Formats: sequence, C-alpha cells, structure tokens
Amino acid sequence: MTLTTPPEPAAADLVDNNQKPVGYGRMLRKEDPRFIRGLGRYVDDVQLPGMLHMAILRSPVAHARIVNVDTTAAEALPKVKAVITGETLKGLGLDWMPTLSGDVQAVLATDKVRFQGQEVAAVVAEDRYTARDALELIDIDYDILDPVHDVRKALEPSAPVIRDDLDGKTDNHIFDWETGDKAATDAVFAEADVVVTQDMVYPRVHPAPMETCGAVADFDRVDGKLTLWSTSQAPHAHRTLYAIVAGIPEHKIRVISPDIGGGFGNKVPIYPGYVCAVVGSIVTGKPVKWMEDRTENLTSTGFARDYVMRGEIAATRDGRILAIRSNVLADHGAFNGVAAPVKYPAGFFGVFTGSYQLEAAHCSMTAVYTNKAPGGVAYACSFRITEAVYFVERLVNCLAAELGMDQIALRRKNFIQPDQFPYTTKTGWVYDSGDYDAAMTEAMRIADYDGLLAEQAAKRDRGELMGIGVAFFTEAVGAGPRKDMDILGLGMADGCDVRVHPTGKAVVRLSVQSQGQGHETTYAQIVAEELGIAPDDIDVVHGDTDNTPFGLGTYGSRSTPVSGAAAAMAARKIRDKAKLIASGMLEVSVADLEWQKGSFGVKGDPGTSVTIAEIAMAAHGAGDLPPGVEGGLDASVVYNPANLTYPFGAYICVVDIDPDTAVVKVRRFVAVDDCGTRINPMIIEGQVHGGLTDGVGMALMEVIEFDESGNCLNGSLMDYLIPTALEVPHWETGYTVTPSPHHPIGAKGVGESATVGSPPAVVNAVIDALAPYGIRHADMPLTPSRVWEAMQGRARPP
Ligand code: MCN
Ligand code: CUN
Repeated sequence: MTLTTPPEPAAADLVDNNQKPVGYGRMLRKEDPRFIRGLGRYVDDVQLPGMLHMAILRSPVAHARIVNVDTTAAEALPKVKAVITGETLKGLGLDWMPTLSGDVQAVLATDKVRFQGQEVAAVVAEDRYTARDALELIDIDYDILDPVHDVRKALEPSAPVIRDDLDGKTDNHIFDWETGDKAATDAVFAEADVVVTQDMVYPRVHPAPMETCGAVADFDRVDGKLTLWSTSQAPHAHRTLYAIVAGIPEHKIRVISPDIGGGFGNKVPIYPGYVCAVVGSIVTGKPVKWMEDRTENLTSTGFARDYVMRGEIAATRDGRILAIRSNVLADHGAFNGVAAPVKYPAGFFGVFTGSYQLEAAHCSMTAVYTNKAPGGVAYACSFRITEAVYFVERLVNCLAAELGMDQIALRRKNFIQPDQFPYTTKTGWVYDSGDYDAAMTEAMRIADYDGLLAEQAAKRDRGELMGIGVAFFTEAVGAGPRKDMDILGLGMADGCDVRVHPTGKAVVRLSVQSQGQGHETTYAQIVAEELGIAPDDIDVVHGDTDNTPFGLGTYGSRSTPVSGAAAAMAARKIRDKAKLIASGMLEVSVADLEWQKGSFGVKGDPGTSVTIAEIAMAAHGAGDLPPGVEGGLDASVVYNPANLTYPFGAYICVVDIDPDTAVVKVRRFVAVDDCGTRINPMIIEGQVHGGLTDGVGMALMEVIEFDESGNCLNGSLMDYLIPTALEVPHWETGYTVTPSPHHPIGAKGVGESATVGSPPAVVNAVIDALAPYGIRHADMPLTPSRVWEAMQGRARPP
C-alpha cells in the first residue's frame, strides 16, 4: 500500500492548534508551553518525603587491582545513612549485571577497576553535599596495572588482559564478525581497473545530552513495590531487566521516565547508578536520588563510535563502482555494553554498501576490550549507521579524487534506481523504497551546485581555500521485525492503546518514550489524521510502565516506523468499530457508510451523518449497540514491522579554510531529507537542524581522548567541545517524499538522519578545500591543529 502525502502548508503558515480537525502539518508542539516556561518535570525535579541522596565514588585510574576498601570513616560521618561497596552487592548477588550485549559489567568493582571513572562505591546520605563529602573519606588501596586504551594495541600479546574476570580469558578479544561475500569481493577486486584504499578513524565521541543520567528509587517495604523514576529511553525493557537481575517480580516494578532532557542513545543502557539507587532505597527504606554531574556523564556513560576502519573500493576507470571491502577494529571499552539487537553485534554497520549498486561487498570486524568506558551505540547512531555512512561516503570521495571525477557525478552514476526497489544489498538488507537522484537533484538546485563550482574555481585561482563536500546516505531504521531483532530475548515490536472517551476526546498510550522529539504532538497528529479528532483533543501518555503497553522504547529512530505504525493501526481499528456503531445509529448497512474524516455519512445522502464524538457517546451510552459490538471505543495494537524503513538524504556542505590559521568555517549546508510521509514538517526540520549541528561538532571539534595512563582528557564541556550557534551556518533544508511501502502511513524515521549524513559532508568539504595541497584524507575532528598538521610539508597552492 502506498499513500500519497497530503500537501504541506506554506512554511510561514503555522497551523492553529485549535483548528479542527487537523492531521499532518506544522502544528506547534504541545509540549512546548511547559518546556519554554521551565515547567518540564525531569528526574531531578522529583522530590519525595524523606528522600536521601546518593553519590558514587569512581576510580581515579584506568586499570588497577583493588587491594582494600575501607569505608569506616565515611560511615561515621553524621548524616550518612549507608555506604554500599561491591562487597555489599556481592551479598545480594548484584555485584555484576548483564549488559545489553550479553556481557557482564561490574555494578561496583570488587576485583579490579577497568576504566577511569568506573563505579567503586556509593554513599547514601541525608543531602547531596554530605554524600559527596563522604566519598572523600572512603579509602581504597589500588595496585596499579598497565592500561591499554589504543584499540590497535589491545590485541598485542604484551597487552594487559582487562577481563580476567571472564573464565579462561587470556586476551582482549570480544568477537569477530563478518558480512557479505569475501570470495566474490576478492574476485571483483582482483579484476578491477582501479582500487583505492583509505584508512580512517571515527573517533570516540559522546552524546552529552543537556540532562545527565539519574534516578530516584523508591522501594515500598510494605507492599514490596519499587518505583523508579529514571532517565530511560526504554522504560519497559529496563523494567523487565530489573525484574530478571534483581529478582523483584515485574508487576512490583514501575519505571517512570518523566521529561527527559535529551537522550541521543546515552539513556538506553542500564547504568550502575540506577542499580545502586535501587539498592540504596531497599537498604535504607527511604527514597534515594542519584544524579550524575557532567564529568561523570562524559567519562563513564555510553560513548559513541570508536571505530578504526580500513576501506577499499574497486571501480572501473570510467567510474562504475564494483565492490567495497571494509576491515574494522571496534573499540568497545571495558565491558561490551553495546545496545543493539543481539543478532547484530556490529549494529547495522552492514549498510556500509551505501546507496550504490555493487557487484560485491565484504566486511570483517574485530571487537576488543580497552580500558575505557563501555558503550558504543549512542549519539544518533542508527545502530552504527553513522560509522557505515561516514566510511562509504569518504571512500567514494577518495575514489572521485583518484578518478578525477566530480563527486556528485560519481554518486549519480552508481545510485540504486527507483525501479530497483525493494533492493537487496550485497550484505542482505532490503531497502524498501527510494528515489535517490530526485533528492540529489533537489540538493543541487538549492545549493546552486554549478554556481558553487564556478565560485570555487575562481577562489582557487586566488589561492583561497574553499571546499564543497557532498554526502548521500541511506539509513535502516525501525527495528524489528521481531523475528530478526531482539534485545536479550525481547522482540522489537511496540504497542499502542487508543481510547476514545464518551465526549469524543482521546488518549493514546505508547511504549516509546520521547526525549525531546515531540512525540506528544506527532502521535496526536497521527491519530487525529486517522480519526478526525483535533490533535489538541488527544492526550499522549508515555514513559510510565504502569500506564502504557509493553514495547522496546525509543532509539534507532524506531518510534515513527514502529509505534507510529501501531498508533495508526489502533486508530483504524477504532474507525472500524465506529463504523459498526454508526450503522446502528443511522439504521443503514455498513456497506452504505463512507468515512468523511471525523464522521460516517450515508453514501448518496449528504445530510445524514454521525460524528466520531456522537459515535463515542453512543459507544458508551445507554442504548443498544449492534449485535456483537462491545461497549466503549478502544483499541490496542502491537505492531511488528514487516521490515525496517530506509530514509535517505543528499547533503552539500561548503567550507572556507583560513590558510594561515587552518580554521574551518562551515559557510553553507544544504540538507535534503526523504523520510517518506512527513507527519510534522516543523518537527522534522528541528530534528534535522539538531543532527546537522551534531555532525559539524563531530567533524570539527568533538572527541573523547585518553592519555598514556588511560586518563580521559575530555571530562568537562571546557574540553569536550560542542558546537554553538557561532559554529554553524543557517541551515538550508529541503525534502522529497518517497513513502515506505510497508508502513501504514508511509512514514520513515528521521531522528538520526542528519547526524548520520552530515559528518562525511563536512569532512569531504574540508578535504576538497585542501585538494590543492594534495591531501586525500585527515581524521576527525578536523580542529585547526589537525588541519594545520595535514598542511605541513606540503606545497602551498600558488
Ligand atoms: N517525524 C515526522 N515525520 C516522519 C518521521 C518523524 O514528523 N516521517 C517526527 C516524529 O513523529 C517524531 C520525530 O520526528 O516526533 C522523530 O521521529 P523518529 O525519526 O521516529 O525518531 P524517534 O522518535 O524514535 O527518536 C529517536 C531519535 C534518536 S534514536 C536519537 S539518538 C535522537 C533523535 O531521535 N535523540 C534526540 N532526536 C532527538 N531529538 C531530541 N530533541 N532529543 C534527543 O535526545
Ligand atoms: Cu544510536 S543513538 Mo539513538 O538510537 O537513541
């Protein structure tokens, strides 16, 4: 089924939220009146009577054996209520917990510390200050060990073994993974006219959401119920894991994710702090609050990327891409805590074949432990598609440079064509729909690509460094299907309940959880479009396991592809039932009724109809309903997607580089995105603007680095640079609409598209600017010193 997109209102024409009924369109966000007035309710806003505060003692070193832990002085400090150590947890069987990738992670270290910032002990006290002060009184005797933080050295025989807790482990190897056809790929490479090889690093970066991670745990000793407010992107999945790990019956656990100040994948894992807060509440019998500070967030929670990649691309002399080969060393830190469907240990990196028709492709990957914080899947990564897209889009530009071909012409020559969809890639992904050339053409039009080329030629003649960078991406978002995708055995489907009240207002309950994406608005719009109820009359409830149906949560831009579909299907079920009730009300057969967006009318009798509100009242009313129809107007759906959705986009970035200071200025950025049917164009643009800002940040300034001793060098926002309005240009966005054929409303995800697509566009632009120096590649972040280094020893253009 393919639906066409309703025409969009003009950009300036913001829809009046009270206009009724309205479906898709630039509706103002329902959540903003509380956010812009500072009335959001975040975890740290939760205040409970008698609440205690927890602080966590973290390892000052990257690798050390714990010889002794002395907590006597801390326990003696007035107002301290409990000191929790790994040994305390051991008594409860909670010193280690499973990670989302089936590894185990220390909750509080007992044997060794394995990265700087690792959790070692927790103090619960009457106030936050006392808890922090008490940390200083805990005396830990460490026997320092050599650390390894460079993934390239972690497999050397002399490297220290980080995970000696694992039975028989004598090295730092985690897994080998491969995809594609090695023999076929090797054969194509052997015959190819041109082969280009490029090493590249996607450095470790951090999502750094405005709100750090935290929790308030409240264990009720009388009824044995645990209520946990936490910064979670996946409240239901977390609840199930707490039940399994802590042995608390699942119906006695309520996880509430209130307003979340940005997630970006940082809030998918379960962190030791959450578990310690729960233990703190059980031990003291009081509610316990824990909130990280910025340094804790940057140094100890889920990082992103950290892939060392070698790429090879084979082509004909005239620019037909034949095959791509990739070899990756993946740094997973000290515990394999990657959040990805279990069958995909490398996430969706398999889409490194990009948007191109290939004859063969192969990837081999090795993942290793290092003395760094765990994580790996975060920061709008679409499950490692960020790495894959950067990889292929840099490689294509390296090939363009080798062939002396225009970067857009090379891409267009190799695009998968509209009539080839559904297209099965050489690594087995089935792209659902696409019209890549249309998006590329639109980006060229907005950018005036020919004009840019002419401008660049003129500037080069004058010795000025202007670069044009192009990137084209295809993403795979919307995990499930559940038969292929699960996390620790939980299938990746999502539920939605819709209930229409007697007066025709409605409530939509979702298993996904917004961290700023505007779900309260867009889900209301989906149901509004299906039922003809005004979106302001539809309340969206999420982030509370006691009040929403089960599902796996928000990440991998899966909310629209999975829960968006569930919402539309639930609304359609309601419409089907409403039709039966309407036939009774109007005393006509169902076949004689037609839907008129908000009411059922009798075909050929324009005067006779009943509105959805009238039907809702009848559904709850005193009169008889047609035989077999139950009272009420509710529906539930658990949506198991048939496939992922494959949004795509064409990005063009223009940079200027000061040849004397090597400072890169992003002057223009054109982004054309195709996410199928567009529910709320304003929200989509917001998502794209945010993602482009992320991309400029990663390309030019963001990195988490370590010194030789394994000390993290970017533990504050003074050292971890994130872009501000000064570093980004005015974004120029456009769109095309290619609906997903299997999604009920044709929508594809968009939340991570721009973060995925923009870094290669910026880097391609910088390298293009440096082309007169004969530079083909430099690794992110392209800080002035990196760019300056790359320029050294090379002749300056005349
Ligand atoms: N949307 C739309 N039409 C479409 C697709 C999406 O109007 N065709 C709207 C959706 O209805 C939703 C928003 O755009 O309101 C994002 O939808 P979707 O692409 O489904 O992504 P999710 O809702 O699943 O959000 C997750 C995604 C991820 S994985 C990261 S990381 C990220 C991102 O969202 N984190 C964010 N964007 C973020 N934005 C904010 N403000 N904060 C974060 O933490
Ligand atoms: Cu990978 S970051 Mo988002 O999927 O939550």
